[in-house]
Amino acid sequence: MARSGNPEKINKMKKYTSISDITSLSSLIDEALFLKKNPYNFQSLGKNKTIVMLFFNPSLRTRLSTQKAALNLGMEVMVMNISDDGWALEFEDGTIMKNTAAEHVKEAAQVISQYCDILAIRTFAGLVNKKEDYNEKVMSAFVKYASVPIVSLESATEHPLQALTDAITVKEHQKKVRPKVVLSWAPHPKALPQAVANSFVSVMKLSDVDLVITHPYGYELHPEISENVSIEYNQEKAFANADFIYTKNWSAYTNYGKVLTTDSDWMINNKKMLLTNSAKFMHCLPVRRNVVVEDAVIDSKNSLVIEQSNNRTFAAQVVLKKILENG
Ligand code: SN0
Repeated sequence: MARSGNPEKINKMKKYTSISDITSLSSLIDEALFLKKNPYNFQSLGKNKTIVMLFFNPSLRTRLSTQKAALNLGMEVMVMNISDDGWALEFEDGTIMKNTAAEHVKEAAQVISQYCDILAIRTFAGLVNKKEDYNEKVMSAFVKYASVPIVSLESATEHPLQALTDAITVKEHQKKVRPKVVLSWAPHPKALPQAVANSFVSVMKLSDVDLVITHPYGYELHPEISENVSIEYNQEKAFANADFIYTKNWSAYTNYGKVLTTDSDWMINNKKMLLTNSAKFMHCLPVRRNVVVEDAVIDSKNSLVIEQSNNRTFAAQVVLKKILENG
């Protein structure tokens, strides 16, 4: 929740695993934009500080931009693809560990905490067990057992660094006080998590924007997330006068993890973009060209996708800076 208070306390961060860890979005964005202009101003802040980044899943932008952010702050970086290179982890309490898992997260999280000052983790939704995903089985175990601050590099239900990036990018490119921002579902051959959409909606709810979500029936997000947000099931109606089209595929929340349709009618194309107020096109990437979005749109001058990727560094940098300052 955006709230005012003692400026010293604003955005001092103990962890960043959720949009709800932000105390003042506007001051965080302002500081990220300051870092974008002055990336090396705080090189001594990270001296002799180490970040460990654990990847349970693939990554391109998140891995490199977070590493760049840490280097800009003078930190040391250690990266581990834990699914490939680590022991299989157990997350249940009290299990008799005679199956695949060789190590309990209880030890793993405490052990890794001995080697770093910040622990960043990527762990995607399994999309099989809604309760397990929405309880954030993996991320919450690390938050519970680690003794250092945790940063999410995308968890089962949130991608808060991406969402902060998106709020920064909207702020930089908005031409009016309360722009119309449309989150549009688009087709995809695979079942994808709701994390990016969840965090985007959460961060836009903290921003002064007119937010509309458009998706086919059955793709409603978690009701707490979409609470008080207008949903327009007609994509073309939703696009009318939009200033930003933010596109993302997600699998169903209600019929959990299911792909209900791959209807190419929902792909973002130039014809639909013409219904907008010359809207900027946004996507977190990676994106399936000519499935999610037509070449002509992603290659147009209104596409912000590369600028979004650039801003990933400064979203990560402001978060790492706030955590280092808190420590
Ligand atoms: C992930 C997701 O959460 O949707 C990461 C986005 C930042 N995306 C994918 O897994 C795409 C995979 C694919 O095959 O297109």
